[in-house]
Amino acid sequence: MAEPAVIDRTDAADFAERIACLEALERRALWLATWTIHHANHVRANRDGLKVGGHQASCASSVTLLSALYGHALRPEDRVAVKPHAAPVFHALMYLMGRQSREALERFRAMGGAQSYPSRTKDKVRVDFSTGSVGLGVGVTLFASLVQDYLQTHGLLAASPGRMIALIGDAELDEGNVFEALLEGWKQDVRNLWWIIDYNRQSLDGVVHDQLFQKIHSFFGTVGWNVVTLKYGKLLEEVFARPGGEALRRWIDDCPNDLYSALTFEGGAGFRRELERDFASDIGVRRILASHDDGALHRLMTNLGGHDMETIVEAFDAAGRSETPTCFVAYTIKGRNLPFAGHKDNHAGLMNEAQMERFQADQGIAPGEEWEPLAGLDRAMARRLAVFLDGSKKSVAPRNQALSGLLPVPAVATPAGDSLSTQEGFGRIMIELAKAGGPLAQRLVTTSPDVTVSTNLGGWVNQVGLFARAPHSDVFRERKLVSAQKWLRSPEGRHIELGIAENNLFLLLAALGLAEPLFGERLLPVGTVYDPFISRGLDALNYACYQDARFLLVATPSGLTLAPEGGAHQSVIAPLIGLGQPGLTMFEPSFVDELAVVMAWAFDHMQRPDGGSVYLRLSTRPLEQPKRQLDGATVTAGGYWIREPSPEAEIAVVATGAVMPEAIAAVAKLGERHARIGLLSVTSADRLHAGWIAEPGRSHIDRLLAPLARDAALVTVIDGHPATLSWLGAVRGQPIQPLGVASFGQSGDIPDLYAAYGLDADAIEAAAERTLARRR
Ligand SMILES: Cc1ncc(C[n+]2csc(CCOP(=O)(O)OP(=O)(O)O)c2C)c(N)n1
Ligand SMILES: [Mg+2]
Repeated sequence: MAEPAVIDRTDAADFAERIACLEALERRALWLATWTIHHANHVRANRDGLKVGGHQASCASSVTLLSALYGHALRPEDRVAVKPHAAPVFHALMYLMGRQSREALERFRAMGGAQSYPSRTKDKVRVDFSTGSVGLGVGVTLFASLVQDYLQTHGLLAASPGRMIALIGDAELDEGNVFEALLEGWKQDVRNLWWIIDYNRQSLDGVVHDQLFQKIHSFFGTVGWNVVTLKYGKLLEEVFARPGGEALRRWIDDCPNDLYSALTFEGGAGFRRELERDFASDIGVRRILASHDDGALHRLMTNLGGHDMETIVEAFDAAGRSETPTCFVAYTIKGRNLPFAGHKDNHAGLMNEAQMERFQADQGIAPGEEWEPLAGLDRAMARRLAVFLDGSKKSVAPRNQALSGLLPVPAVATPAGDSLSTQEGFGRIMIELAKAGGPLAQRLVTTSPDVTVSTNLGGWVNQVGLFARAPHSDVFRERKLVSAQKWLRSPEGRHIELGIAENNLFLLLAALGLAEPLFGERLLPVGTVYDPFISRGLDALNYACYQDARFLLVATPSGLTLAPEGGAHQSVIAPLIGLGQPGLTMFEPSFVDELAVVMAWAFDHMQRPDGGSVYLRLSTRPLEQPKRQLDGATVTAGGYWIREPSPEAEIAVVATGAVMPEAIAAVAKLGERHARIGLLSVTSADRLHAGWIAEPGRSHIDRLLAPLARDAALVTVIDGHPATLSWLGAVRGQPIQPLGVASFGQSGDIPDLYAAYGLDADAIEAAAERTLARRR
């Protein structure tokens, strides 16, 4: 294991040198971060009149913590999520460590430049976790620690375990996903986690609740975390030891957040007025006041733990000896050292030209030297810092971009059976993959938010077992109580069972799907969820895709085919999510031979550098299975003719998913009156659409529709929102009637519901006739 950078406090000179270098680093990082934002807003040409933005106050509150983290505590095997609004500090630190280019800083928030919020895919420096949507960057670190444990117990972790670290804004704790993750983490016994809260007690709109820290203590304590509070810096601690010090400490402890913020903004004179009034007869406090001029008093009263380098370094070192998850509550000041320090409106505040000039002069930076890494330091300090940075930059070495080779995808046989649902087919294919074994199957890992059995992963789990760091026996099995399900937990298990929270599912899929870039070993995650509840974790799904995590999402059951479950469980808009979500390719197969082809494609696609994640929309509706040889290439391209249209056909029914029997029946009836008719099976509206917008006129759907008459009537059918397929009318300008579900469902059986929502064979037939009539 790499030695933690724990300082030998017995060598006082060494310690003092390190603190001096870290403080110089902090000073440089604050300047560069604020200058980067200033440059983007006030120096760089602006072509569109938009405010460019950036968060100087949020940077200032986190700069001491981030400097201590990157300059001192970080080990090469650690991974970090930086709160979104501190991106400029992160970029500045990477610049100072020689990892970030000046051009990227000059183009902060411009195309090709450093991103507004750290981005794994768009930034050119190594970003371990993207952030932006607050709360998600926090949660993902917890699931990354779980993935790290999984890799370790499966013999796949080459290095010693690192810490998964999040530097987070205090308002991020308002996001429910953080608490969903905490509870799951407790169940999974996670470790090697650091959450460092930049406790500036301000959010976007204002000042946060006074007693929040108490709640933080109890929440984190409840789930077994260590909580380390960094409230006061060394200056204050030293004054607290003097006569009157205890009273002063009590005064600060009792000071409401909004008053403390306002006084911080007002400066030393404001603090003095307030303290003189409250301590008119306390000689000790008055002596303390007398021994500080206004500037010194302001420095003293704002000397919080999260800005005291020595305090932070000691806390990080102490925590570095334990693998228990640790939450640091680091008191900070939003906008510290900047003119709007403490002001409740400072979140998006920018220093104006005059303020920036003053700040630059205070920093001793000559005009023209704004981008110089070590400007404003005296020569000796600059040299010492350069040496120091050279020593600490190994912890932020660039990621090895090259992915390992593709694991070959074994043949995925079509499950046998006359009548099968796609969900059942999925479960059987997973069992076969487990039984066959091999390099790809070894890397498959599944997860589900308490719907493992009801999404048909039970058989797979019986084969591979549940993952847990410590083995647990299956009591039902030991007591010989009959159950179809083995529920044996062990470090070798390959299914990670989650509680119901869908946010956690997607954050875990994000972390599993980043196993290779984060930890050097590829995993092929498969997550199952009920289709309607994708929406519950949608932002986390988007977040996973935004980071280019690779996974297979199996959403089942779906649509009205959840019939007796009623409208609360029937998904309507999920296919539109599949169509619209970047980084995620949706398939909705009707038959299990299509599914087998699609799953093989998915396992390949998930591994390709230019690939992505895959979403399968499946159903529990059993369908009669065709006996045929399928052309796999057309299935993965998005569709094929089940009934070839004759040349110049005047009608085509286009169907996707579980509603195919209705389409087949309608085509049979229509065929009695119209000889020239086709039935198109769409396996992926998403693939067809993507191909069409990339190459209109030459795409797979263009070729598929080419045999039809120019004005042939199209009827599209989906058990989901009709807009998924309605665009097909634009491919060749054909009249179209899209059928689907655009309102809430209700309980029923499939015949009743398909009739009520206009998806049964009669409705399809009538729609075809109407559309034909319309064109005449
Ligand atoms: C999910 C989400 N909702 C809203 C926002 C808009 N927003 C950005 S920052 C912020 C407040 C952040 O406050 P805090 O986390 O305390 O950060 P700091 O004070 O350190 O800037 C909000 C509401 C967002 N980025 N993400
Ligand atoms: Mg805050």
